[in-house]
Amino acid sequence: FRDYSHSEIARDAATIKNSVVMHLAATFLRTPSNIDSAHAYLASAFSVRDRLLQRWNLTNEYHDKIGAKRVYYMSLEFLIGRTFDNALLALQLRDEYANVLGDVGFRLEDAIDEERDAALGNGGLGRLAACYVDSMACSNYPGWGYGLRYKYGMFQQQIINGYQVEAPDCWLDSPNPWELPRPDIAYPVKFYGHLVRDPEHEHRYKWESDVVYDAMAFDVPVPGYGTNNVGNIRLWSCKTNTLFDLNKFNAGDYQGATGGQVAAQILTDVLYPNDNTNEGKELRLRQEYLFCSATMQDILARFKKSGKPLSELPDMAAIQLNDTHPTLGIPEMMRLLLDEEGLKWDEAWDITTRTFAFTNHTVLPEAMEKWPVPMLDKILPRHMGIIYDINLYFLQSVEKKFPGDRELLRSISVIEESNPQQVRMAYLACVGSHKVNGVAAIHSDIIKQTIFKDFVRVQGADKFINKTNGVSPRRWVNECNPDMSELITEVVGDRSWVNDLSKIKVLEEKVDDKDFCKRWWDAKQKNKGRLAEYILSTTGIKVSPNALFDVQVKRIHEYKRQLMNILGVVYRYHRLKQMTQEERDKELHRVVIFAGKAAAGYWVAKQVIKLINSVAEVVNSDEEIGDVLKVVFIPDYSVTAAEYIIPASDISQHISTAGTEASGTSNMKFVLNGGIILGTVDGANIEIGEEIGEEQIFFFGCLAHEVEDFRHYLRFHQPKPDTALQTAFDMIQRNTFGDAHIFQPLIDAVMRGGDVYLLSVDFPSYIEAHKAVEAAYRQRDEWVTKSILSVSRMAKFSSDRAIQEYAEEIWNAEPVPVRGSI
Ligand code: 26Q
Repeated sequence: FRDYSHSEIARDAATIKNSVVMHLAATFLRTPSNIDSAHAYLASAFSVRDRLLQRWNLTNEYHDKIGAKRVYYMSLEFLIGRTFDNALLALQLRDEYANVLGDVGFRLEDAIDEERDAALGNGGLGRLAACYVDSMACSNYPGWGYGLRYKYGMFQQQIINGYQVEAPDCWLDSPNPWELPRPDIAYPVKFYGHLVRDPEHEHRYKWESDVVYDAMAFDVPVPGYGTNNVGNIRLWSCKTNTLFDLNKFNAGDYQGATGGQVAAQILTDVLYPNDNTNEGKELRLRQEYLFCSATMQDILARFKKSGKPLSELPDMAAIQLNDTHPTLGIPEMMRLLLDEEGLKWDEAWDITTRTFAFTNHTVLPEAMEKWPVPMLDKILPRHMGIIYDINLYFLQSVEKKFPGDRELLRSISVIEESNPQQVRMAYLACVGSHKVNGVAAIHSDIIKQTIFKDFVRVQGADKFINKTNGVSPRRWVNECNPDMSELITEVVGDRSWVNDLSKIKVLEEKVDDKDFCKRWWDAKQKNKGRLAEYILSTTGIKVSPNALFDVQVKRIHEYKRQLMNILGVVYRYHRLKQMTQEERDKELHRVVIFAGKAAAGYWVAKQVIKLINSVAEVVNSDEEIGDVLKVVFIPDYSVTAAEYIIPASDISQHISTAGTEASGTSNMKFVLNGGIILGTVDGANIEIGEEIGEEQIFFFGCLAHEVEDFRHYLRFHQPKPDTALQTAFDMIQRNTFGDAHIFQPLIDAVMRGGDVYLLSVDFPSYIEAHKAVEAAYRQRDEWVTKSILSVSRMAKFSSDRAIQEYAEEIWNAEPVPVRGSI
């Protein structure tokens, strides 16, 4: 019997102060007279962690006791960012800790700034996973994330001479209060070796392998805002289980004795820095398998503690695959059920497919994961066999339904008949799941018409559904935008909107309230001031908060078209240079802000960064131009940088070629923070427009269904750049921004490379859209109305709504608030 009705955590000032001082002394060997702000942060963070872990224990004990169905979100990436401020807000202890820190002579803000981001992800997909575990915790779903504990997260980006230079992200060099090592929770993971068939059972094998690694768990608590529930992300770290080679040691080979350990670490050493491109490296495959095997063993071990038969696994656990990266979980589950548990194939397959569901995040062909059969066969011989059998039975079922359709069998097969053969991971994930979803309405439609077209025919349209992405209002409004959040709280009457975003609807009533509108504007201006300081400290560039802040921050990728943005800036610069000083003085002042990382091996993307910086250098030092136009590239974009940048935007650009951006999630964040979108008719932009009204969004460019024809035309014809685009090219080619030949490949991609991303097609309407933005921004009252109306209509884009849909339509899971006594 235990009472779960209250949270049990101590909140009074004296107890909190005691715990901070205790950690200073006992964890960090410091006295109150000998603290720096790093230790002020660490001691308070450890004190907060104690409180979180207390609730973590209660939450998990409670879920066990009542036998709740668990949800497991499997993702190779969790882009968490900082945790301290998030936890303080969730526990409603921010003021208390601010006071305690004040007592020992520190500002909470400075302590918060000591924390390093947990950057265990590239971009959208990884941040989505972090928002989803946040929502699961806040909405009381018994959900866990599973991931890898990379020793080096997303690389740090330096800009040297205008070029991106990568430096390692040694985020674990200082103590990490937000993880709990679990040496008692570790699983062996095998690689290579050979198979011994069980003569008694058709589908049972013994896998004999001499390369065995250990995956050890680290638990990262996920604070639920305003609830007793604390969620969890379980991250695996890799080591060998033959820790020490005693033979080598005794022979005097001290280095060799620990050699295994060094080799083993590599598996969880580093995050692959590719976003939307497939790096088919053997190391990545081993990384993915280590992750999948440890996770499946852990899920089964926890399930077996319930004492229920394995046939009930789908009633007790739902597993969501975040893209294809964790797809090996499917054959690994099959292996465990067949070889370890002794189940028959049909039983095992039924359990597996009813447990797994799969989210697709991309339609770019270069991002599709495929593994060569010989590589899989060498590293994971048992899994290769299982995949062949999965495919065999699947194709037999197809043949039964569509007899004699050889072309269909070839195109739908999990094995691509190339040389060498390849395993199509998206097909494997689809065959092994009961539901497949895209991440925005347009994207979910596109995948039904393209990569999963045949599957819709064979398996029925009901299997393919849409779950439009969402973002956490905790981090992306309440935490990052305190002034606007105060205004919302004032109008709603309390802070309940943070967990129920539908409440912000009432903001709409304020659009005619002059005083409120002024305060809304002022809040934005204050955020812009804060960003101006951040820009000054990170780049040395002075910008005025009175200018229009025009922002494009996201991974650098050709399909996202940062090149179109900077060419637009070049054209604007040209026009300004043509004007008289008097004409220029009448122009709207603008700061164009870029940030984002390019994958280390993505040469074109890196050249785009160089072009942006070269343009910035010339424009910013042009005295004639002054404050009329500034161009900034903020280095090392991160979750924390986003928390400064997003609340300070007037307009943000989401300008992917139609049909290429699956959803986008920063578009949601910008609008939720009172910014206006300049965007293409793509991804979630479309649904944002539907929700907030088309008057509140600046759309331009061709539509997804027109793209194919344009591309086809441009394969055989030179593009015809309009005068604006031609002017921008000319200016670059006249060496205005330094040696033109380094930028020629970027121009060639448009003019000679088929203009795959349709810059020449969309450029004229892009320039027009900018003019419309400018005219609208000059009408300040109407602009503020747009901003307030937009925010008030954004409830749909809370990740809480997304998670509720997943729970109801895919996972069949229910919220389980920790309360009462059992
Ligand atoms: C694959 C194989 C080997 C190495 C790396 C990868 C890899 C890693 C990351 C492939 C893709 C990614 C990331 C993809 C991604 O972030 N996609 C974005 O997902 C968001 C959340 O759904 C969407 O909003 C974006 O539109 C989509 O681009």
